[in-house]
Formats: sequence, structure tokens, C-alpha cells
Amino acid sequence: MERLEQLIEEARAAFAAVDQPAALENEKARFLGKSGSITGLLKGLGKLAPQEKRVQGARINAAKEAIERLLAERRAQIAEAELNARLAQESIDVTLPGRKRGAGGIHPVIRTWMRVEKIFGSIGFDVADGPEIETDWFNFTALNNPPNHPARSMQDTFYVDINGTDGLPLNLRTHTSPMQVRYARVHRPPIKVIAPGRTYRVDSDATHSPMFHQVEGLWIDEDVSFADLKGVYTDFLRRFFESDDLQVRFRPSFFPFTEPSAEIDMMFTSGPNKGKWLEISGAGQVHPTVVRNFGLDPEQYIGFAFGSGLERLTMLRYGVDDLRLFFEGDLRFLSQFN
Ligand code: 2NL
Repeated sequence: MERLEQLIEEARAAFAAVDQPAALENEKARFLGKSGSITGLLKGLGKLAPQEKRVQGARINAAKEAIERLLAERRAQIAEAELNARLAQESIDVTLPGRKRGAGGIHPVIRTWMRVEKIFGSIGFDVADGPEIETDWFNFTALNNPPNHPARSMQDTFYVDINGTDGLPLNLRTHTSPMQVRYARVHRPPIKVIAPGRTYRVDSDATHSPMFHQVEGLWIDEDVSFADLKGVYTDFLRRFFESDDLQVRFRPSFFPFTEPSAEIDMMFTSGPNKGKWLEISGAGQVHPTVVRNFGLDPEQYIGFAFGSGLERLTMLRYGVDDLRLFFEGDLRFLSQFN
């Protein structure tokens, strides 16, 4: 009798001492398992006389049921404690402010691209678009780049392992000129177009990125002169930089696709950059060979072309002094332009 009550108390204490389901099941085995204390007592009944057996049997079964009840209670307690712990951990504070979805913004170089399209659009320039993977002919040959010109070397150009329609390896365009060649071959003069876009060169340091943006412009008709280039480009610069206080000068230069060729420099005559000549663009009268590659007679048609870096225009407009900032994707920098 006392032995049974003692066992019940032992079970109560043992169940209370654990708080994990697996540990509880181990404790259960100590009392109710195959070699548990209660099971042992029930096995011992066989040795008793029939009368004793009935009395003791009933008592042992009552104790067994009591222990089973204690076990069920403890199981429920542990399950509830686990649920409460999970609920506390996973609870949501509905009074916290919500996480906003970022609105996104325009990259400063793309902002420049859009402004350039708008300014040239307002004086009648169309916008050309074309492939970033080009044939050798459109990227080099059509632009009077002879086969041994340094711009063709492996160091300067990314080649693709596929040949183009001209039988030579395709390349990532090194300038946006091929778009203008494509445009000129399917339009009749007057040809008045700009070609903004991504360009690629094997060049990577503080002032060069292997991917960069260019905008080129082309105006071809029967009587388009260097004076028109100077007028158009100066007007563009004044509107792009929103300043009439700037001067423009042309320095002799060389490009295979223009003759004569020039570097265009500009100088602010007021403001923080006052007095410094800044290189802004290359330009020139389109070379007769290139005009012929447009499918036009260079004796009849003449005009100018220019090419400017969109990163360079953006840096000068906003006073950015490190090209790499445009390619790092740092929102602390980028969000300033939106
Ligand atoms: C530079 C030089 C230049 C051109 C680009 C051009 C395009 C055609 C025909 C003739 Cl389709 N020329 N583009 C002309 C002169 C200079 O860019 O260093 N730009 C940053």
C-alpha cells in the first residue's frame, strides 16, 4: 500500500522534473515500461493466492492509472508551454511602422541620357537604337578603321566566339557609331540622328570602366558644315549645363572616321569651375569613305559627327569626381540624384 503511494509520488516528482517531451517519455518507461516498477509489480501477482491476487491487482491497476493520468497531465503542460513559447517568439508587433517598398529612381547617367535625347530631339534629331554585339564591318571597317588599327587589337575589344555575317568574329561595340551607320544605310538625307547607348572596351582603372555610355550625333545633308557643328554643339552644351556662361573651342585631332577631326573643349566663365578648359567631346567632318559606306555619294553629301561620354557629361554637370561611383550601386550616392 505505502509502496504504491510512494511510487505515485515518485512518478509525480519525476514527471515534474523534466520539461522536454522526449525526457518525459524516458521517465514514463521507468514506471510503465516493460521493465518499469508497475510492470514488475503486476508480474509478481502470479505468485499470490487468488484472493490476494484480486485485491493487490486492483490496487496496482489503480496506481497504474494514477501514474498514467499524471503522465497525460504533464504531457499537456509541456505541450502548452512549448506552444506559448513559440507564440511569444513569433509574435508580431502590429504597432511597428510598416516596411516601405523602395520607390526606385533614375541612375544619374541615364538621367543625362534622357536629357541629351530631349535637347537634341528639340532641334530635330532622331534617336537610333541598335545591337550591342556588332559585326566587325559595322564596328570597324565601315568607320574607316583599317585592319591593323590599334582599336582592333584583342586588348581593346571584347570578342564573341561567333562569327558575324561578314565572316569575322562578332564583338561588343566599342562605340555607338555602328548604330549610326545602320541608321544612315536605311534613311535618306537629311540624316539627323543621335545614338546614345552602352559601349565596351578592355579598359579598367580609376578613370575607365569596361562598360561605359556614349552619345554620338550625325548630321548629313548637301551643305552641313563645321560651322553647323560648332553651332549645334555649343547650343547643346549651354542647354545641358543650363548656362550661357560657357565658351567652346575646337582643337585639331585625329579620328579615322572624320577628316578634319577635332577635340571639343568647354570652359565655364562663371561658377566653381570658372576658367578651366575641360575636354568634352570628339568630333569632325565625316570621312568620305564613311559617307560612301552609308551608301551615299561623298561628292553630294557632307556633314559632321561627334561622340561624347555620358559619364563624363554627368560628372561635369553634377561635380562627381570619381567614375567608379556610377558602377558601385551605392544607394547613398545614387539617391542624391532623385
Ligand atoms: C571620342 C570620339 C567621335 C565620331 C565620334 C562618328 C560616327 C560616324 C561617322 C563619323 Cl557614324 N564619326 N563619330 C566622330 C568623331 C569623334 O568620338 O573620343 N568621343 C568620346
